Amino acid sequence: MKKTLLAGLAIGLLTLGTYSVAVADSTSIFNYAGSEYIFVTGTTPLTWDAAETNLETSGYHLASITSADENAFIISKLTALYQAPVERTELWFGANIGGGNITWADGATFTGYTDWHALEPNGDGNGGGVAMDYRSGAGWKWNDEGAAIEQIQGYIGEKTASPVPEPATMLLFGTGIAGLAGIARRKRS
Ligand SMILES: [Ca+2]
Ligand SMILES: [Ca+2]
Repeated sequence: MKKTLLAGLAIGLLTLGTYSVAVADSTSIFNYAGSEYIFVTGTTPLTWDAAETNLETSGYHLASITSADENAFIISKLTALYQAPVERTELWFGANIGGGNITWADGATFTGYTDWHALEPNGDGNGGGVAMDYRSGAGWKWNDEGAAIEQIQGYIGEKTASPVPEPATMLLFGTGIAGLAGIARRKRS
């Protein structure tokens, strides 16, 4: 009886797993400046739209990169994840230039910040999705790939980080426990 229940639970979890980006591909999660970022790597080429749809099922959007600091953070994680990157390794992020201007998958406001490779954006694949593209010499920079997805090997998502309990709240909670223990001791004596 118990075994059947456990087996059912395991199958349920496995079934759920097929809908989760965390199980299908290799994922790494990092926090930075109030956001949680997920790097999904080792994927077969997929469209920018498909990457965004995958992330939405887990509460993320393709990441918005709106400052040099955020760009540097993402590059530092890519550098750690790809210690010997193959030339033209590419991962989608949230920029889309399908309409001529950059719009962000998560609705962030375009700040004017960009970090294009030389001669990009060049309208590849009729514009559209933008990827972090590794090129020896230049390193990781932006490249519009649109529908030209052959070199895409992953994608980067972002969501607002879950709130962490405030240290003050934890302290209050701890004081409460200690206080109760004190009452218990007094009652016993
Ligand atoms: Ca962002
Ligand atoms: Ca391009």
